[in-house]
Amino acid sequence: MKEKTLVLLKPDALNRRLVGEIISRFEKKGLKIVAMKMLWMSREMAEKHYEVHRGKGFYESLLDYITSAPIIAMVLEGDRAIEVVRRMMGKTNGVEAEPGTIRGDYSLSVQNNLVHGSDSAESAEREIKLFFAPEEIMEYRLVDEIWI
Ligand code: IDP
Ligand code: MG
Repeated sequence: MKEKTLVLLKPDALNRRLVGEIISRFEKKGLKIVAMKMLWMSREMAEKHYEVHRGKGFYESLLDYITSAPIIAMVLEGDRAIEVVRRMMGKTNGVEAEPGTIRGDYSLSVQNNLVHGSDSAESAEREIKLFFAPEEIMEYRLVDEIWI
């Protein structure tokens, strides 16, 4: 089942010079980059992106964090890409995330956990639209791509 998912490399990924490392993991896994940009999220955009967390204790801090520096936004495509990305990210809290996952290998924080990935098909659809116009999502075939 081919799916698209939204991935964000959060401000700490840039600050810690881990952008290449993280993108490389997704590429090597076989996920296909179909959209990518660097942007600085506005407060309004951050509020929309994290609307499900409004009212939670960490909400204001989360908005400060996600708007503190630029981010990289990507749409990745592949077989069951949503759950594949979530598993590659590891648990939200870097302290609990398994070694071998991005957060497990590089984060020791529950907030500064480097990466965002959509958690369901509904979230992916909503989040991709928030970051990308339809024409920014590329439809192409990798030279060695075999879809099975
Ligand atoms: P997820 O990114 O693994 O889906 P969510 O529960 O959706 O985790 O939370 C969104 C983001 O909010 C997390 O990635 C993290 O940056 C931050 N966050 C989540 N829980 C906490 C918390 O308890 N304290 C501080 N920040 C948190
Ligand atoms: Mg989430």
